[in-house]
Amino acid sequence: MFKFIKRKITSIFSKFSIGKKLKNLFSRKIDDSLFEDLEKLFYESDLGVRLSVDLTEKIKAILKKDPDLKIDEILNILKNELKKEKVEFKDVEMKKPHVIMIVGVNGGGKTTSIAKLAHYYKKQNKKVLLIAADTFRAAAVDQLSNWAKKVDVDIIKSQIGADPSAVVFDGLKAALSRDIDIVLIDTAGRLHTKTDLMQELEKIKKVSSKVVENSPHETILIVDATTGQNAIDQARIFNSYTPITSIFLTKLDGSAKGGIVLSIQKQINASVKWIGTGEKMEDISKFSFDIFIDDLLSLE
Ligand SMILES: Nc1nc2c(ncn2[C@@H]2O[C@H](COP(=O)(O)OP(=O)(O)O)[C@@H](O)[C@H]2O)c(=O)[nH]1
Ligand SMILES: [Mg+2]
Repeated sequence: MFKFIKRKITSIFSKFSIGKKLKNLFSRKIDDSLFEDLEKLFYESDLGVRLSVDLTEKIKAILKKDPDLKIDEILNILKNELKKEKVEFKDVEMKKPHVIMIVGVNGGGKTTSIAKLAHYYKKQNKKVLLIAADTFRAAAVDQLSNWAKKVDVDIIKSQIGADPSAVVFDGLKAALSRDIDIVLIDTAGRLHTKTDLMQELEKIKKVSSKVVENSPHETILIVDATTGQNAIDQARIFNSYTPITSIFLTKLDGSAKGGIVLSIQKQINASVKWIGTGEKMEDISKFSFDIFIDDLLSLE
């Protein structure tokens, strides 16, 4: 029974496995070219330069001492090394209303992920409210409204071009009067290079904390897993403007590399909490770092 459940959860990660490639590599003669290829394999899996170099050096040193090491043992060493890269969850105490602000670049999956989170919390019998603070594009508000209908949760919106922080003000007032448990704030896909737009996030936060003390309680960064190292730069810039509590990694279903998880967590010292694996509201899972690493280095 347990095995079945674990298999179901892990299936999305198994495609990222580099176990077989590592096995092939270590069936070769152990020389400098093998270690070059090893480093390249790590790097191409989006593990980042530092980790790729460190892991290669580690394996090189270990094989020097014990050239007969079996592939299983090598993989276990790598697993232990990678598990040291874990970034612990930031403690988030659930409040009422619990306010979650969603940020990230356009097209990353903010609005879709909000629908997924709303669906997830609704299934837990929480009363959910969405706030459409992405007021720049008509399509953005419509998209969120459609999701609100589909998921069957309340939404507070305003006309296009309205001040996003004013919508947040109205939304949070409504949350207080309607006995809402979870508030999800959709924001515009701020170009992380545009300082003025980033300052708007700051304004939203200020207004939020005025209506609901210490809110937003969570700021979740949406990261498109298919964008590779680019996503790392985005994360760093977002985090410098508005501290990120956790990461929602989207489009893992369309991504070929898993290593981004490690580099992005380290970059902003926040952990991946959620993953998106499709376009439907059910395509959401909680992320487990340990299972992810086991799968990354699995031989299956
Ligand atoms: N395959 C897949 N597509 C996704 C996922 N999350 C979002 N999308 C798609 O990505 C596109 C942009 O999503 P959207 O929520 O509008 O992004 P936003 O601009 O950040 O709000 C849409 O076509 C979504 O259906 C996911 O986990 N997997
Ligand atoms: Mg959107």
